[in-house]
Amino acid sequence: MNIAQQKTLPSLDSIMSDIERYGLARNAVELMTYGFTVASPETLGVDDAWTERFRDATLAAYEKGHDVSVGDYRTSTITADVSSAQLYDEDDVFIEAAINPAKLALVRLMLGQRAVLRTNTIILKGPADHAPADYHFYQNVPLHTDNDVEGIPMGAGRICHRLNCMWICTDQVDEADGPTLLVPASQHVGHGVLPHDSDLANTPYPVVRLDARAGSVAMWQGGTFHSALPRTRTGLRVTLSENYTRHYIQGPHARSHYIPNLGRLSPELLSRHPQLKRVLGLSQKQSGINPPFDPYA
Ligand SMILES: O=C(O)CCC(=O)C(=O)O
Ligand SMILES: [Fe+2]
Repeated sequence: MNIAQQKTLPSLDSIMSDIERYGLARNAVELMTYGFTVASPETLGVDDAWTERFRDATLAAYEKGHDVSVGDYRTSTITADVSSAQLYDEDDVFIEAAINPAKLALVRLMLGQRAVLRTNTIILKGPADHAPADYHFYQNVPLHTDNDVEGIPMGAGRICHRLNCMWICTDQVDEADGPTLLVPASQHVGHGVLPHDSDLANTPYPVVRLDARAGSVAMWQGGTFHSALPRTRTGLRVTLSENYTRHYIQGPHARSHYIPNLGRLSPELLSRHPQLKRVLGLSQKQSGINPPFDPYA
């Protein structure tokens, strides 16, 4: 039996056909069970040239936003992050990333068809011995959950409300790269990371080191415990996170970080990339009064 073919729940049926079309079955199950997954460049349909374009554009956006020069990312020692950069009128490569269809199939599986891209965060992570000693985020990131950004209660509805999609722009294949660490199945714990469990050196939780080549997207649920190691290799780890939420989630204090100036997007740009409006939550359809809840709609 193929349930999708029965066409009783169109919201999910179309996601299921995309999961098949893009070969995402393992990613989908990992995301729902372990709470995280890595979609490879091949799965996402991006090649080395695209990844290079994306990385260069990310570095350029950081430089422009901060009016600084990063220099050669292979030798630079900058450590910094920036949220909510308005990237879409800087370079079309950011739009191509935002509307990547294989990635969106997984986003919509977890957050429903009306999932909204809320923030873009660029993280440039240089060698820890160049980062300030009290900049703990780049020495040893404590275990934490991202749900806290929106104040989403960990038990909320037992469905995923937030998804971090981190575009990996430089390889993260060993400890020296300063990779993310994740606690498998921790999104089911039902509470956040307790303070005395947050230090990697003492935590009782098992962690998995993220292993991802440049051009991959690492995804984890808002309730998945994670952390990151300090970078010990020369040069920068370059990433750009797209953070998505369900359409009805807007954390009061998080809102100020949300992608600003959406109105700045030109009609020409929006008509060139018709899918972008939906991804940014600018084309929400009005639903009837109190329709039955559908976690995939
Ligand atoms: O830098 C990392 O690997 C993790 C960053 C992080 O905690 C996040 O993006 O939510
Ligand atoms: Fe995080």
